[in-house]
Amino acid sequence: MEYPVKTVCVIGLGYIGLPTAATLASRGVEVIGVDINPRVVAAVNTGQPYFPEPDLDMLLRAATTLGKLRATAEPEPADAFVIAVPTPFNDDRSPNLAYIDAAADAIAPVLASGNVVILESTSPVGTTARLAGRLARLRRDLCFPPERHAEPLDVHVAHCPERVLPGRMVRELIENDRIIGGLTEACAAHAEAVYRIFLQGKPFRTDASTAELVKLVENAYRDVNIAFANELSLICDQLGLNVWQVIELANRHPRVAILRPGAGVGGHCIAVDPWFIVSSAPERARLIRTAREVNDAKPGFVAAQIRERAERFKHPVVACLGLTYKPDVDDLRESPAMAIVLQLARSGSERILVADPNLRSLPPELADLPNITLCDTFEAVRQADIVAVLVAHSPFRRIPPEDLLRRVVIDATGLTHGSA
Ligand code: SAJ
Repeated sequence: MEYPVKTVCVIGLGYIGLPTAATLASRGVEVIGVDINPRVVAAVNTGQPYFPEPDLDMLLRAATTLGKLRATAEPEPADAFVIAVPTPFNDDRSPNLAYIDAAADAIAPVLASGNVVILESTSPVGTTARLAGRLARLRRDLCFPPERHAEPLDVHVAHCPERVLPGRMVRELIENDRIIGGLTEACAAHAEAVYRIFLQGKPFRTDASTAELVKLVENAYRDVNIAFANELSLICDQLGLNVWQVIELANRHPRVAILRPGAGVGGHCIAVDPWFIVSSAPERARLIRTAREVNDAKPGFVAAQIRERAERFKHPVVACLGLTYKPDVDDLRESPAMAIVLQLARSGSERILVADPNLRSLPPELADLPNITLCDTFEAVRQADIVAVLVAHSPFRRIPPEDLLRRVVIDATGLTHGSA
């Protein structure tokens, strides 16, 4: 059956909402992008991405030039609503669903019979049903799933988690397979119609709770595997062995593919989402919790390594290379490198030179500290007694090896071992 989708209202024009809105608009759909931040609304309306992401500028310019994408502060009537808002965690690591609730409250007044509401935000199991329940309470004149299972429903509700990799979003949005989790089968069918507009990957239909857990499992899987690599790096440090060589050689086995140790695990996804599983099943999610703890402990370990080596110098100058949460992005969320630099700055008298080719200024948390300066990469290395490689940004590969030879190098990333 065909479900025509002519207008889509995307709630949240962040890292996921903006590329999704622009992609839909570039396919001729009338897109209303909604964001509570007026600066985001203004930027999108001039066709400017406000964060760097390959090909997003082109896509956005095409969408606004075609006149198909318009940003605003309030939701407007549409055939489909896509919610792409953050789901952070609280201090006790329980999920904070306040942004999803606010999105539901914002769209409820403009919903109409025949609409589909799609939750894309990464969410703990049960959130899509909770969203439908909230909408149902706000719009008693419309029939929502799952209270009345008898079809037809007025409004269909589904969970279609995003799974694109920052740095490759525009391509992965189209090419990756997509999980379509409906609260009912008809909900999944209606949601699939939205993704068919641009999807080249395969859509896979399931129920909403399964889709919720699938998304969390994907990121927990990666977290557990990175934790294994990070734990190996601690073991090798104690045994005096080169972890990069150990992994490289172990990976010559046909069924072994160990990931890379690093300064820790950052970003707003992998460092957060596994906690949603732990909070749903705390007694049973033992490995997932331990992996989080192993990865969260890694920045402290790297900071201690740097401090220990700095003790040999009277007035040590430490060059910290990289501040973002991973290579070649400008995103600082949950960044392990930031945590390391903060620990160093607060604990000692070292002079810290931070070099990050993706940042034009220091973030406010660091800018006010007296012993930190943002510096050009080559200059930072030239002035340093200790060079700490915290993020394997591509331009760091151009640092002349002879500049490093004369310095103490602590490389958390494998860049100087040719393994990053
Ligand atoms: N990292 C390592 N070693 C590795 C790989 C990564 O230390 O071998 C670190 C990175 O430096 C970074 C963190 O892990 O600090 C996470 O980086 P990432 O590139 O693995 O993932 P994200 O957070 O940028 O994006 C992930 C992706 N999920 C998976 O690959 C399973 C992406 O597909 C999701 O859409 C995204 O989370 C999300 O939004 O959930």
